[in-house]
Amino acid sequence: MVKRFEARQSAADVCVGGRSDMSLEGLRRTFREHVFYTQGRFPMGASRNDLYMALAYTVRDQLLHRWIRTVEQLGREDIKIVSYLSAEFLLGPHLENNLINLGLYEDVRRTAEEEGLDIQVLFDQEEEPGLGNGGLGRLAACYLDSLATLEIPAMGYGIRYEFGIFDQEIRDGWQVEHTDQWLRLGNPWEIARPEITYHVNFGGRTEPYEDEQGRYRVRWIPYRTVKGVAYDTPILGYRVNTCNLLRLWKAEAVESFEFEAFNVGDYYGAVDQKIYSENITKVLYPNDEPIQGKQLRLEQQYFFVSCSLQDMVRIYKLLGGDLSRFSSHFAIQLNDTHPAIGVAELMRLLVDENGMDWEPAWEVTCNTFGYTNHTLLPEALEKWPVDLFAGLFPRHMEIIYEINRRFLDEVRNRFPGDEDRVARMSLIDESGERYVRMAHLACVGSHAVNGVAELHTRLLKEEVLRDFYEMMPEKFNNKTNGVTPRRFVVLSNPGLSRLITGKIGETWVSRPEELRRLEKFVDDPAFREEWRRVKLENKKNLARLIRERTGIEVDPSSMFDIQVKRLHEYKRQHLNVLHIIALYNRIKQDPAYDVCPRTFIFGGKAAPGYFMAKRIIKLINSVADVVNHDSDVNGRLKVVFFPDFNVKNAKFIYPAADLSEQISTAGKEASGTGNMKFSMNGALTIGTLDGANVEIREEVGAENFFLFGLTAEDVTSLQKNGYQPMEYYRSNPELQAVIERISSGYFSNGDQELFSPLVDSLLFHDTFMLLADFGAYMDAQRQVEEAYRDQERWTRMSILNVARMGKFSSDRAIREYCKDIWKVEPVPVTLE
Ligand code: GL9
Repeated sequence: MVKRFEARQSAADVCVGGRSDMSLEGLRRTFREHVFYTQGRFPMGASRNDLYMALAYTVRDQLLHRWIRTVEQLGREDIKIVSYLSAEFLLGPHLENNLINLGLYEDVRRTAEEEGLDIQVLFDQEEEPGLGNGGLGRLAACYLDSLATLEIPAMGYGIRYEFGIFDQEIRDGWQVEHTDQWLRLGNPWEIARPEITYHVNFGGRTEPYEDEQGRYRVRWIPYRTVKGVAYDTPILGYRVNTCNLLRLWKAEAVESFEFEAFNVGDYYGAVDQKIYSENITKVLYPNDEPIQGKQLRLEQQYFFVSCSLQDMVRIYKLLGGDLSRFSSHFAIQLNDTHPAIGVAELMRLLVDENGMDWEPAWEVTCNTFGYTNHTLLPEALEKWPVDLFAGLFPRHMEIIYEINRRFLDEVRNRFPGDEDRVARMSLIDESGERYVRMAHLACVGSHAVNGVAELHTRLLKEEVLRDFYEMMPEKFNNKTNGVTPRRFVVLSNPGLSRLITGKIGETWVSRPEELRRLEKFVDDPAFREEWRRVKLENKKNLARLIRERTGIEVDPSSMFDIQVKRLHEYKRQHLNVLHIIALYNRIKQDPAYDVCPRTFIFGGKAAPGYFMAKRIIKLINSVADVVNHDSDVNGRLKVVFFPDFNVKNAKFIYPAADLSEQISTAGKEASGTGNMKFSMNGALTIGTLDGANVEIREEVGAENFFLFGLTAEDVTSLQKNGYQPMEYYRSNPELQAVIERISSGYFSNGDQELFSPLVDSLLFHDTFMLLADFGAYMDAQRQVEEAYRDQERWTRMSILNVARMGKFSSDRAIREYCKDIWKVEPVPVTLE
């Protein structure tokens, strides 16, 4: 025991400077001690998971000193803290990322090796926390990484889902969902804080009363109460001491309820209550657009927002802070509208619970919140039936009505007589069944509103939030998304990272603008050769994984053409499929057709209830079955659906891509972030002028980007003038042949029904205008092929892509948020 204590002490003692200097010997001792003392095993009897856990604890020990020092800092009253509220954090595995950020990767790899362990095998053992659906949740994770790296005092607040995003299996070409039991074998990265708990109320009614000073007040008499318990995960920055904290809330039963039930002898009632309470944080909703009308989802949102705001108020009061200055200590960012009920909750906490008057409370609230919008799809704008909302949150409903009353007064003042505008802007949609409009609540209750790419922000101002922009233009600003180069280049692509560092040094990892210095090597043949070697190596690694997961053999020297992202009609995975079938048809017509060998790789999950998305997965797999086994094709084309795309296996996918498919209908993809991950790893993009593609193309140069398709304006005007997909169909014989292949049952053993919903939707509706873009897409793909055949040219373009992607680091994005919205400064953490 004594020996163990010494080991711990020395671990902390040496944590000085940007990295730990713990000796290899010290690491080895700590590791062995965790195998024995934490996992309770002799080395011989330790399972793979025991070894992983012991290594994770060894690394966590290295974080702790920084973590505790950072948390102490967060408790200083003279600093401002960013509080990032998000229903999703898609973190991905911790171990390898922490090793990189600590600068301990090599030491730990060697330690493991000396213990006879392959560190890759231990990395493999980690279950990723899949607490998000896709881009929005992953963005939150990238932002936490950058906040810590930039030494910004920050906390992430969210939900500790017991089951994250489902695991995807492909069975007979169909998606099958399995529960994600990520906590099954324990989670060494979190520390439970059972002493940090809050009560969260639901239902019941409100009641007016007079306080001691005779002022009119309202109290909420809830129907039931649930307890939130904090679980903290350290978020270490890259080579800095800042180790921020992600605080996730788990729902539990409130003890007093159980006692009451026990007292009247209702044992089952007590247990029921417990189960009911714990349901709130049981499972992540797997939809990629808001779920309308699901009570449990609304409960989740309020649950984590209330816990988080109560936590901030408690922290602030502990510092002796005066609540009228709350916004000078916390900048709260709403990641989409999921936490927007926080606007009403903060008002309730200030006014009802802390006796503030409405006006000063409203000023504090507006100064505290910022709101990020992540989508333009009208069906994705979150709204809740008033009955449901008022039933769960009677007091918040009253507060929202009051906010709305005052707000609409202002609207009437500014635009007298314009009752249409009043109806459009109201926080309550009264055009039919009544709804609470969460985006309106978020806009009105925030001092800053931002979109996530230039085009997206412009369209927000012009369309979705136009009335709000007209009335308060000063609130609106753009913050183009970014991704962390630590996870998506250093961790995912060690080969490329080494090559780059060898040329320009390692500062690019925290200052990716410096990648520009690679430009002067584009004409160096040896460098280009090396560049190709690294890519080939990455492709071989992915090919191995594809064989393991799907049994399909792919040729690493073929072009890897990859589209990985959630399945959605607007993302148009099926447009990609139409291209594949067109190439296939050409080969069938003339087996000597000179096709550029390609491996088409798809990956992504479909929302379990999204019929069309699931049918598209089936189509991809059905086309794969035919194309991969056709002797005329003779292996020149391969199609792969990579199952269970997630952060963990993304590491093998982005670095292996030659071509990145970013082909959404213009105006539909708010930003995209996969587009950035691919390009940073040297893939060239074929894409529409949508989301951040526009800015990526601007940065890398139009000549290094394969552009095609309608613009957002074209899409709007086509729609206005009555888009007729059939016209495009009739005028393009190649398109006809492609559609005919599908509807004839060629890919479905003669079954002409299987894909008819897809085909009919394209021919008769084609909401996302695949047929309108098909011709242009085919042309762009032809240009891709031509470029790829000239490997020297392709390599040049690839190098320039990487060299010019600095803008899309999440560090840049976070710096902009800090300066323009949060008004916060770095506070370096010292370890003394
Ligand atoms: C999204 C947008 O659709 C993306 O274009 C954007 O890049 C990200 C992050 O800003 O946000 N909004 C959204 O609801 N999702 C996004 O990816 N969906 C999921 O996260 C599943």
